[in-house]
Amino acid sequence: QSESDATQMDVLIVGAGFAGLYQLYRARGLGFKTRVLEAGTGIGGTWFWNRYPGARCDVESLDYSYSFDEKLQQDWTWSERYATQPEILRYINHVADRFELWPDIQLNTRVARADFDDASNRWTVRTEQGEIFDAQYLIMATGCLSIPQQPRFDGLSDFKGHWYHSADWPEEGVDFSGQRVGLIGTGSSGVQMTPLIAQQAQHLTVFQRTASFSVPAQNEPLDEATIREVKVHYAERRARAREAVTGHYLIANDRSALSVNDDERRAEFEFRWRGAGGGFRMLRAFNDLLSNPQSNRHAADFVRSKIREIVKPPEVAELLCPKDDLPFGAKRLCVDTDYYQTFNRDNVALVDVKASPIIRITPNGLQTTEREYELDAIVFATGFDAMTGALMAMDIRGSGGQSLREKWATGPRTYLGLAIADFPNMFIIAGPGSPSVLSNMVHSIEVHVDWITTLLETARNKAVHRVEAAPAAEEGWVRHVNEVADKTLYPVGNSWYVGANVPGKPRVFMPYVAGVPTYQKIIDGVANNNYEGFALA
Ligand code: NA7
Repeated sequence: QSESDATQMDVLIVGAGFAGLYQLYRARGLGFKTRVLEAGTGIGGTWFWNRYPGARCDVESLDYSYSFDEKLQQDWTWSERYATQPEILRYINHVADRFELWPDIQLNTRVARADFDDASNRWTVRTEQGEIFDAQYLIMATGCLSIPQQPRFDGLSDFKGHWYHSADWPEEGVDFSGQRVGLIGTGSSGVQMTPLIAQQAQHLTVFQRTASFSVPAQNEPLDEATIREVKVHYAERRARAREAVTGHYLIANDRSALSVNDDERRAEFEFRWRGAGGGFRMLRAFNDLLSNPQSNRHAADFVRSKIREIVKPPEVAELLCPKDDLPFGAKRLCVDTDYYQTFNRDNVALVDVKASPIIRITPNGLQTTEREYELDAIVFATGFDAMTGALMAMDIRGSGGQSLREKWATGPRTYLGLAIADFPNMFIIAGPGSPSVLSNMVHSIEVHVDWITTLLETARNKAVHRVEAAPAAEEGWVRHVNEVADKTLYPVGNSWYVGANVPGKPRVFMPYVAGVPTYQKIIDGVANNNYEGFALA
């Protein structure tokens, strides 16, 4: 295909996960000629790729679902409090069927490059498959956790067994029966996988570099009465979610952890530990857990006391206890089912690879500075190049040929987490600088898509051809995002929130921590103020 016969689109969307599909639905609803390009052989994004055993969402299913269509939320019935990956994938496919999205979704198509043309105010988008698109608007629905961090261990190619990454799991699944399995990584993915692999494998060795905080999901099947009750009041549940900091309703305690005595504090943490509501529930036990180091310490000590209660061998319990340099919640809390309990099994071992780092993979297993471990299979749950990885994987050139990779070489900069100065007519859904990963992602996605859709409609009505964030507005937003984050303990955690997990990645705190309602007020204010900070021409 040549540029002159490029496929013409009004709106081109990259990525067919929750964000891309809803954006397609909305843009098409306004009569825009729209197409979604998706690299995978199926839709679902995160929920398409992360098929590892135990993969589940850590936000409750009744909240982690679209709210835009009343009939959809009435018709669909979730089976468990926390949905498994296969169930979420079924839901996403149901949505695509129901709203007849398929004709405008193109699978097996990975975007390689996008160039903005200042004369026509349009994007030329090239795919790895050699296709060329010409679109007025380019919307990046590329996800925050979509580029797996590939294992960089010497000797991997000589390993005689099989190896897997959590985010690139074989579609047909893996049977670990009778095998000695090594698992590297103890973030959310490793924590979810550990109990299931332990049940199946002959032996599981978990290689831990940094202990995570994990709280029990208290997952259970959703009974009919609960579902009925939620469905009768679904609109109210969604309205409460919109007012909640994380975009899903939770009982938030508006007291400081330091304003109560030891017994009261423990009772509050116990209440949260036993109830549902995932990691977010624990973070809302008091109002200053993420701003006051002393309050945070109380939460951290509570979880450590639980680990010591659950895990029988004291030395294993100590190793599983997160150290003081990781504040509670400063890295995404893990939400588990029987994670700590699994270390009481005879066929499970925990190895401290901070004390004895991994040197290399050997043909028969893995070598640390201490000894060699013989393994039949290795599982990497080593995380993602988060939030910026998918955007940086493409060669995106904005106004005057400006390269996004160069612009972001020292860290991501956006206006409202939605737009980038010098990259006109391009929007990011749940990008760096928006609440995104610190919220119920589906809710944040709906907030962004609705806002972008209104902007597209306004631009069309006003015969605007070019929408562009002003550099000064971007500058101000970046400053604001940092100021808000610096008042919290979030930046202290060495996590993917700051890019600390990817060697060489610039250290910048990426999500906007002030919460979804505050954020929504700001972006609505921008829109109501004639898109303040944007140039519309
Ligand atoms: P995470 O949370 O980034 O966890 C990755 C884990 O892998 C973490 O424990 C890392 O230890 C470990 N890791 C990474 N590289 C290595 C090497 N080279 N050696 C040993 N250990 C390593 O990714 P997840 O997939 O679990 O979860 C991502 C998000 O998905 C999660 O937060 C939820 O929002 C859903 P480290 O901490 O860097 O020492």
